Amino acid sequence: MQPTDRRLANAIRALAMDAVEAANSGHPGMPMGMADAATSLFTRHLKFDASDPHWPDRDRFILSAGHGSMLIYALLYLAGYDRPTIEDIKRFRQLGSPAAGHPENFELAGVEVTTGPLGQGVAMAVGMAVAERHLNAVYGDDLVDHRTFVIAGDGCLMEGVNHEAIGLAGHLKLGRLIVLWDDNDITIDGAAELSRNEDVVARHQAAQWHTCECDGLDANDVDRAIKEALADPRPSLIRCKTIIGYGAPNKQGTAATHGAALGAEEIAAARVELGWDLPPFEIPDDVLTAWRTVGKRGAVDHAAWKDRLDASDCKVEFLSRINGKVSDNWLKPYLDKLLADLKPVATRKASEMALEAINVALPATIGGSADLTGSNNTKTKALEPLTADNYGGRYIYYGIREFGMAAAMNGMALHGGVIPYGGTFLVFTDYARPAIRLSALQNARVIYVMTHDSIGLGEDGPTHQPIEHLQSLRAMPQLEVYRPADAVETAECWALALQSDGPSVLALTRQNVKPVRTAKSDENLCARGAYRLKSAENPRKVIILATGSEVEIALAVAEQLDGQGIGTDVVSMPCTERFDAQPWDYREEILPDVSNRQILRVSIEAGTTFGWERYTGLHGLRIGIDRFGVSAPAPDAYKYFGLTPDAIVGRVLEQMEQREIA
Ligand SMILES: Cc1ncc(C[n+]2csc(CCOP(=O)(O)OP(=O)(O)O)c2C)c(N)n1
Ligand SMILES: [Mg+2]
Repeated sequence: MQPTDRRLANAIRALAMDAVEAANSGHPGMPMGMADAATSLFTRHLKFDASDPHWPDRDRFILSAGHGSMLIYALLYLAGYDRPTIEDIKRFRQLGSPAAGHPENFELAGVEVTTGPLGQGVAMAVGMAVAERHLNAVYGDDLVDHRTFVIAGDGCLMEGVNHEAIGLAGHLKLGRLIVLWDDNDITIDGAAELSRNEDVVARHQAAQWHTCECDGLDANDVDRAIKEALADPRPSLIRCKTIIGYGAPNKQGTAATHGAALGAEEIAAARVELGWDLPPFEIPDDVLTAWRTVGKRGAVDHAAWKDRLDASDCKVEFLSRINGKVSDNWLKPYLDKLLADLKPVATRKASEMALEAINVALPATIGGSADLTGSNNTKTKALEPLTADNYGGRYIYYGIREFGMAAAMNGMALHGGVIPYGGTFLVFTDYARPAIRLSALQNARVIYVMTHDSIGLGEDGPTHQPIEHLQSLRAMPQLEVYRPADAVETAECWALALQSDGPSVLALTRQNVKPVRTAKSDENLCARGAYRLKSAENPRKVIILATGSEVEIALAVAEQLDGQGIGTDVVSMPCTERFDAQPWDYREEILPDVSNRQILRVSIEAGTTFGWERYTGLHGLRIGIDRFGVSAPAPDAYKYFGLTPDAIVGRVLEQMEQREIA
C-alpha cells in the first residue's frame, strides 16, 4: 500500500530530530514544521532526477531557511541522491560530513546554493529565475523550461535584502519563482510578534507578487496552493501556516524547537505522536520505496529533454554554455589594437573598452549596475536591457539594490549558462558584502565591477572614498581582488576574472591614468599577481610596490630616485592573492628576502596601509591613507595626503637615511 503523504513527511521529521539529537546541535523545528509542505513540493511538483543532480533543465530548489538543513538532507537522502547517505546523516554537523551545519553547494550536488545567512536564499533564487528566463529566451522551451522553488522562514522575509530581492523579482515579472513561506510565527527570541507587525503578504503584493495561503501541514492544501501559484504569471508567495517542531507534543509551536536537540524524552513522545516506532535513522521499506520512486519520477522528463537536446542544432553551444569554460581569444587582438593607440584613460573606461570586445566574444555575459551604469561603464553597445518584455537582453538595471544585485548574481552564476558582472562604487561593496562573501564561499563566478576606487574620485568626498575596502576584500578567502594600473592591465585582469572558478572584484579608477604597460607581452603579466614593471638602473636599493592608479606615481618616484643613483624597482601588484599563490622562487625574484638595510621596500596604495607590512616588512615604508578621505578635486586630495612623487621621494630618502641604507 502506498504510504500517506503524512507518513512520507514523518520520515523527514524522524530524520531531523534524530540527526539533531545525535549531533546535539542543529535545528529540528523548521524541518518538522515544513515536512508536509516539502513532501507536497517534491512528490507532486518539483522536476528533478536524483540520478543526475546537474541536469540543466531541473527545477531549482533553494532552502533559504538554511538552518533547517536537515530538511534538505532528509529529502536528498530519501529521494535517492548519491549523497548524503544515511551514514552522512548520522554524522550530521560532524567534521567531514557533507551534511554540514548549513547546506553547502560545494559539499552536495543536490544543494543548489549555500544558505544560512538568512534572506540570501530568496535573493539568489531571484537570480536563478532570471538566468532561467534568459536562457529560455536564447534556447527556447525545448532546452530551458524550469522553475525556481524556495522555502523561506520568517527570518528570510524580515531581512532587508528581501525588500531588494522581491522588488527586483516583481519588476522583472519572474513568474516561475515560487516562495513557500514557513509562517510559524516563531523566531529564535520567541513569538514573531516580538519584532514584527508588518503585513508580509501585503508587502509582496505591493511588489507585484501573487500571494496565496494554505495549511502548511496538509500536503493536499499545499498542492492546491502550488497549483494556484504555477498558474499565475507573477512571482508567488505561498503563505504556509505551520507549527514549528510539529509532532513534538510538548515543545511544538515554541522557540524551544528552533535550534536545539529535543531530548530523548520528547523524541520518544514524538514517536508516539507520529506513529513512528522505528529506531533512529531507520526508514520503513514502504516509505523508502515510495520516496525512491519520487526520486526517479523525473527520469521520463529527463530522457525526453535529452532527446530534444540531441535533436537541437544548439546542442554543442548549449552544453558549452552550461559547462562554463570561456576562451580568452578576444584578448590578444584587443591588446594589439590598444597598444597601437595608447592614451590616458580611467580604468573604468578601460574596463568598458575591454567589455566591448568581451561581450561580443562571449554571449554568456550578463552585465548590470546598481543604478550607476554611466559611472561604472558596464553597458556596452552589444547589450540590450534584460526586461520583463525582453528576457533575451543582457543588461540588468538592478536599481539601487547593491546587496540584491550581488545575491542575484550569485544565483545566476550558480544556475549556470551565464556569467554575471555588475557594478557599483567600490565603497558600496559594504552594501553587497554578505553576498560577496557567499560568492567566495560558494565559488560563484561573479565579477564585481567596482569603480571610483579611491580618493581619486575626488569631490564626492569621504562618504564615497574607499579606504579600508581593498584590504578588507583581500582578507576574504577565495575572492580575487584586482586593481589594474592601466588599460592593458585592465584587459588582462578581465581575462583572469572570466576564466576564474570563483568571484573577482575589479577595483577601477574614476580618474584618468597614464599607460604604464606600453610594450607587447606574450604572457598575461597580471596572472602572476605582481610583476616587475621597471628594473633598477643603478644597484638596487629600493623596491616600490604599487597598485592601480598609484603605479604611475611609483614610476615617477623611481625615475627620480634612479636619477640620483638610487636603484629602484617598480613592481605592479594588481592582485595580491595571485602573487601569494606563486612559487617561492618567483616571489623571491620579485621581492628578495633581504633585510631592509640592504633594500627598502615601499608600498603605495591610496587606501589603508593596514596589511601592507606583509610585503614591505615591518620596517618598510607604507604610503597610504589611514583616515577618512576629503572632499576635493582629485589632484588636491592626492597632494593633501602626500601621494605625489615629490612627497614620496622625500619620505623614501628620509627612511633610507634612518635605516642606514648605503
Ligand atoms: C543574517 C542572519 N542573521 C541571523 C541568523 C541567525 N538565525 C538563524 S535562524 C534565526 C531565526 C529565524 O527565524 P525563522 O526564519 O522564523 O526560523 P524558524 O525559527 O521559524 O525556524 C536566526 C536569527 C542567520 N542565520 N542569518
Ligand atoms: Mg519562524
